Amino acid sequence: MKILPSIRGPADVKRLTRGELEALADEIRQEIVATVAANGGHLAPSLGVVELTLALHRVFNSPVDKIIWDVGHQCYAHKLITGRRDRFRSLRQRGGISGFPKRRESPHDVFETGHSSTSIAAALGMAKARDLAGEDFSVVAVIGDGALTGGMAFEALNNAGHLGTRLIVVLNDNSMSIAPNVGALASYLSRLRSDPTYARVKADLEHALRRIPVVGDSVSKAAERLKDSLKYLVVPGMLFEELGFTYLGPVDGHNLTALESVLRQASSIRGPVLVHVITRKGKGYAPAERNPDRFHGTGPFEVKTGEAESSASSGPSYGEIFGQTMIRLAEEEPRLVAITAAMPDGTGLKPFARRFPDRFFDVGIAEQCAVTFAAGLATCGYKPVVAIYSTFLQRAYDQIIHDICLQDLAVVFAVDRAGLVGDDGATHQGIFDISFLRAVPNLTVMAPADGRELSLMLRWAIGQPGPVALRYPRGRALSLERTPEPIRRATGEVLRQGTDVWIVALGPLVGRALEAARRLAERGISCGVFNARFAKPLPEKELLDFVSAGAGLVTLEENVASGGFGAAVLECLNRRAPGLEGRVVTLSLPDRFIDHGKVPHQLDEVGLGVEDIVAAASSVAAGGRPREVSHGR
Ligand SMILES: Cc1ncc(C[n+]2csc(CCOP(=O)(O)OP(=O)(O)O)c2C)c(N)n1
Repeated sequence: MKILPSIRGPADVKRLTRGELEALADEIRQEIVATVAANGGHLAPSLGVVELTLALHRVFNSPVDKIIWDVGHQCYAHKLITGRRDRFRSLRQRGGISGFPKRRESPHDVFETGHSSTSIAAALGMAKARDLAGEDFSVVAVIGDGALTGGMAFEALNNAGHLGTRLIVVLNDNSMSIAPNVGALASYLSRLRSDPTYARVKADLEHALRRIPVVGDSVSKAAERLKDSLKYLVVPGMLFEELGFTYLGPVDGHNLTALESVLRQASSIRGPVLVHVITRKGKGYAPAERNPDRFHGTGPFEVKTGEAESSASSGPSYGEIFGQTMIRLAEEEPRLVAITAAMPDGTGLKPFARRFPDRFFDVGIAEQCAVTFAAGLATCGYKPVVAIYSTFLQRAYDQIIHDICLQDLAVVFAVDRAGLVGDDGATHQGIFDISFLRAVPNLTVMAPADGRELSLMLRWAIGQPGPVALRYPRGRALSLERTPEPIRRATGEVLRQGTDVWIVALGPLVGRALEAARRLAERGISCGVFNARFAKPLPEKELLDFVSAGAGLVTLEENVASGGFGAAVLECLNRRAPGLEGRVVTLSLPDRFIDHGKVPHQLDEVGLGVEDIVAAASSVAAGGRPREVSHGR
């Protein structure tokens, strides 16, 4: 008899015997593997925390006690035992459950995550709210060793130690970020994990310290001082102890008895506690154990072999083209250096790292550090290219403004995963960058229409005297049938002539624009297609030429309307051709967060389908305006 189907909530997990728990852990793993094999998802992180999840839900009383999952990509076992087993196969599917914690899905998801390193600060806020309200529940942040490299995690540790309130931080240490974890902290954790003398000395020392007689006040103080200084020399987890935490561990994260015992101990301590848990990423599924980065986040695969399902589309991704172009450019330009924040593979920089190890920097999950580090390099004449996904670049906005653009430093931002990203959903959509980058003086903002243009733009960008951001999407690169014209500042590219209306597209939506223009031609409407290339500075001359020749415009972008590319075009016409901005319709993303689903469907849903473009262009061509564009019908 299977146990998982009988688990309706954490109370059912609490009733199980040790043997039943172990069987349940196996069933949970099978369910996770089967679901991720079909839908794609974050496999290895979730497999690594199955026992930890069971132990947390046995020791604590969720949702009264609060469990916060950092990043949230490891929450699959948590979802399975908190009432979402029936819907689990809909993971990351349109209308299905999210791959990350979602408050609207369950009261057990107390805080939404997706970006890393937020859990300790959020947990501290909940702990303080509890204190202020005079309540008494536990708050547990579960954070990986990768996420702990993010500055915000340290800021929160620092504050937690200072506030001294009851708070539990479970450090889920598998020595991996997506790729192997980097930095001094990673080496420190590895020493804690692997140096048996630490643990032994700690036990001996505690025994010895307990035997120091405590007689009278001054002797007691001296003993405390002695304890402190001895501890400083040899006690494991001293870094955390110095920050005001009690350090417990390291403990085997796949041993349920050990886990429950250390978590009970932690729950009885009245101040901040850090429980150091050692887990194996991908645990229980051999291909993921062998290759945890490949299975960190994966598309569909064959369960038996772990082989990726072959995708229908072929050709390189934008990331791969970026990585290969970086190698070619670095061969010509010795000052070119590349920086990633824990995404060497995702950004396509792994081959660059192998080829130019001294000119490649992985700073860990530390986007702010990545950007200001680039600023420093640029002040000394180097040419840094910082590759960060659009959604994570949000973290480094002040650094972009204050450290790069204010000083007009020649740094190139490779803004990957710009636009809709699909299955990861709302936390990961790259749909704000045009708005937030366009607002910053000195910064040039560009988007290639296809893969070849990305290479051209990158070459152009590293030759510029100031900062340039290149935004390009996730996935296979388009390959438009044309030889792209050379890049010139504030100049776009005419891909198709027209007289009635122009579709002015930024980035790969140019592909949809061309299809729409073909359909319009069949209806006798002459529609031009303009690849804008620049969101800032705009190709103003061409835009003015189009409208002054009497054509209307339809702008296309995968960015929110507010402050986006279309808004820039409207501002430009309002300034330079007042009155004509009424002949412009902007098609962009709506003012709401967009959940998980497949990108083509999402584009259709928000009114960026080819037929929507055709409809908008035909009514502009007819001299009218389309009905209010219905975002998210
Ligand atoms: C701010 C931010 N930058 C980058 C990422 C991409 N990312 C997701 S998980 C991950 C690694 C997390 O490592 P760790 O916390 O150790 O968890 P594990 O996957 O090893 O369980 C990274 C870099 C992110 N989610 N948030």
